[in-house]
Amino acid sequence: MDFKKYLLVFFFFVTIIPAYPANSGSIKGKVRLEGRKNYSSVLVYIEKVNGKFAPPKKHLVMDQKNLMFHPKILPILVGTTVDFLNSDSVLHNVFTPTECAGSFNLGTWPTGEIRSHTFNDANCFVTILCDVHPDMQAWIAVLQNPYFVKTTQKGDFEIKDIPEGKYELKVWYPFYKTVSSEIEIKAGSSIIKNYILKK
Ligand SMILES: [Cu+2]
Repeated sequence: MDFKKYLLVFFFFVTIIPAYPANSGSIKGKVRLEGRKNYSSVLVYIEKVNGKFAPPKKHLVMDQKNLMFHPKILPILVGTTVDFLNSDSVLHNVFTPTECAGSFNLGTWPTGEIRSHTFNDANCFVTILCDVHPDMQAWIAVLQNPYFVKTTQKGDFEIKDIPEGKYELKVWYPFYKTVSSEIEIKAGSSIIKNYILKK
């Protein structure tokens, strides 16, 4: 190969390929919740992707403020540690009756303190409650892979850099029926899917 051809091939790989991550594609679309006008925080995730995914070293936070959990819906990769913070001037507790999370109770603690829990079982949807305030409720979705996202207020979602293949995509929101959708991700391309969740 002469030098010019070599340069051409070189620039092809350097400039073209990085624009389309090798063997991955993306999915985007809109989710609507029947009977609602705000479509935010709907969880869109791929149920299973081959491989092992290292959880983030950085802890995620679920705060308790104004007698509510923030965020109310927290998707995490299996193995992630969540710090439960109390930002109110009253005592709060954190417990869950969810068996796949070990039905833990972290106790009750005052303003400014943190207690942590690591979630080690995937495909577990954990209901988080406070035994001081029965109206407080939140959910932690412990997922097998990092290909998940929450919708924006308008219901938009996008999951990028998914390895190509066929998957089961799930759309979840508390008290709504979960939607399962078979999707095929092709390298270098984006597919568009829209979903409506019903009660
Ligand atoms: Cu509380």
